[in-house]
Amino acid sequence: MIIEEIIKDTEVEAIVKKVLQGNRISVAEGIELYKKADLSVLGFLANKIREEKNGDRVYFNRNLHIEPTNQCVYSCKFCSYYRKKGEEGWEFSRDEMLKQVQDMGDKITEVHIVGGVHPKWDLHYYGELFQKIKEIRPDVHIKAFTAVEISYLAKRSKMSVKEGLQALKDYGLDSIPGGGAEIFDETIRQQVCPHKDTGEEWLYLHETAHQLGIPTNATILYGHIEKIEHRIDHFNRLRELQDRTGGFNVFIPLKYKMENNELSYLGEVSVVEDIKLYAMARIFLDNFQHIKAYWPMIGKDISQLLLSFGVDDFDGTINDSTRIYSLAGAEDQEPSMSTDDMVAMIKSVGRQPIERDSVYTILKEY
Ligand code: V47
Ligand code: SF4
Repeated sequence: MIIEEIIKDTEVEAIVKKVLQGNRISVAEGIELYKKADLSVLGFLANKIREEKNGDRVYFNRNLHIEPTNQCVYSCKFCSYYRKKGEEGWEFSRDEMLKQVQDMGDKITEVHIVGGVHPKWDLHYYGELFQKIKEIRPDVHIKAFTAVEISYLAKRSKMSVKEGLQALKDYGLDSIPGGGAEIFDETIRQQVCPHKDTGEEWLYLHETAHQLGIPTNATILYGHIEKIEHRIDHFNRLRELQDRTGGFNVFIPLKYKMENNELSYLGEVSVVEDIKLYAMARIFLDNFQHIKAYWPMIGKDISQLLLSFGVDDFDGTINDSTRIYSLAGAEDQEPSMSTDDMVAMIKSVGRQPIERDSVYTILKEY
């Protein structure tokens, strides 16, 4: 049979057959496949799964990022974004943020709000912003705050995580982005973001959100000091949580970008590493419907390539409203795409563009 001719290693061959039969692979099998299989084999498997789950479709949405401040009480070593009090940075007033939404008119369906963890602003400060956003755009979806921001806001407002999430939902929060997951393994996490909430705290907050009916996204920050074992362990903890709740919308790998941060000496991993990571995510995370390539971080060309390695989602039009990756050295210093650009980028690689809302309801097929 052709598989035996292509794959010389019998252990890898057995795992490949398991995946082809639609069976779940274990952590040990994931590590083995990741370490030993050829890029072409991983690509074949990931694309097969991608097409079974999502056909030729490539999802995108029309969104605006608001980054309220880059002041942050934490100082994650991989972060190029945070500034301490007194250093050069920004703090938008609520009126300024509201104006950013207003100026977009009906060009957007989602507002994505993520920034530094400001020492003073509390949950009600942002809650009132959400209310005002909904007053001017009742139909817009508010996707806001990484887990570490939410746990800080809840603490400042003397609430538990559950109370904080419920209060934010009551104010108008619709879903939670995937940031702050970084890498769950504590030995690695302690070296790259020692002050941040633990991986278990991140998972607990997302599980609680799912129980309250708030869908969330999930990420991994890869390409720094972590090893393949840590990546598969990360996937596995997400897969277990998704089995319990089904509350994750999408998984988004985030490649460590090296400019202007404390880990610059590590450099960046190769494109081959990127592709393998995305393909392995698609193969391992059998209970995630979508895998996203966040184009302002990974670049447009590689995003197109990744559509053949498991990816079915391109995030959004962004409207030049994020600085996280331009400060970390991403190619696109002013990320913005019109709907026409997005559609053309997808069609040019033979796939079908689909405009979605934030929870993957289809809005328009192109
Ligand atoms: O948590 C920070 C990462 C995240 C760097 O849910 C870095 O739809 C690479 O989570 N190199 C925030 N990554 C962004 C984020 C996100 C982005 C787009 C879409 C969604 C979504 C979520 O950015 C942080 C951290 O993991 N990050 N610095 C860096 N130098
Ligand atoms: Fe602050 Fe987030 Fe940067 Fe960490 S990654 S320093 S929490 S802005």
